[in-house]
Amino acid sequence: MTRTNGVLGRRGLRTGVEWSTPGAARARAARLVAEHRAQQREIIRNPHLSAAWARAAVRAPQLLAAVHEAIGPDVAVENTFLVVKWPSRTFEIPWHQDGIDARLELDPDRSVSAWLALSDATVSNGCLHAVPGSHHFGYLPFAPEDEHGAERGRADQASGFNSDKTTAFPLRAGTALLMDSRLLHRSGTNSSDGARVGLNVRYVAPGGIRRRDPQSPSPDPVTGTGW
Ligand SMILES: O=C(O)CCC(=O)C(=O)O
Repeated sequence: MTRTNGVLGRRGLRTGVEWSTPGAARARAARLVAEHRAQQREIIRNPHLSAAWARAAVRAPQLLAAVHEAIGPDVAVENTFLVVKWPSRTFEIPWHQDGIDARLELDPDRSVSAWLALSDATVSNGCLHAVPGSHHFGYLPFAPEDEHGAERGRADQASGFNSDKTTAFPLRAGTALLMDSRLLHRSGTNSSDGARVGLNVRYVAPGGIRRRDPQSPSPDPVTGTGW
C-alpha cells in the first residue's frame, strides 16, 4: 500500500525509538572503541552478519515494532554500517539519502533506515542532522562520494533542497532515529574528546530492493515468511 506521506508520515522520520538500555549501549560502544582504536577504523561494514551484539541490535523488539509499523511484518536487513567518529579527526558524512547510491535503489514504500546510537550522540560529537519532510522531494541526483566509494551517494547540492530547514537529532545511547529512505541527512565532525559510535541499518520488506550490486551479501531475513 502506498501512503501519500511515505512510511513514516509527514516529517519522514521518527526519533527516540528504544533499542537498548543506555548502559548496555554505552558499554558496547566502549568495547568497540577499544577494539578499533589502534587502526582508528571509521566504517565497519555489515557487523550484523558477524557480530552477536549487532545481530541482536537489529532485532531489538521495540525497534522492530516500529519497523513493522512502517513497512509490515516481513523484514530483512539489507545492510548495516558501524560508524565510529574518532575525536579530533575531520570526518563528515555529506548530505545523502539512504535508499539510493551507485550500487543500490530501494523502494521507499518497502524500506526504512534506522540510525542506532551506541554512545550518546550530541551536536558537538557529530550527531545526525536531517531535513524533516525532505522525502517529499523523492530521490535526488547524487554524486558517488569519494571517501566511501559507492557506499554513499552524495545528494547533489544543485538539486535545490533547502538545507536551511536542517534539524539536529541528538540521541541518547540506546535510542534510534528511523528515517524514510529518501530523507536527506548528514553528520558533522566530532569536535568532542570522546568517540561517537552509531549503527546505520537499512531494513527492507519483500520487493523493497529495486536495484542492487549483485556482489553485496544477500539481505538477512529478520521476521516474517515472505523471504
Ligand atoms: O553515522 C553517521 O554519522 C552517519 C551515518 C549515515 O548517515 C548513514 O550511514 O547513512
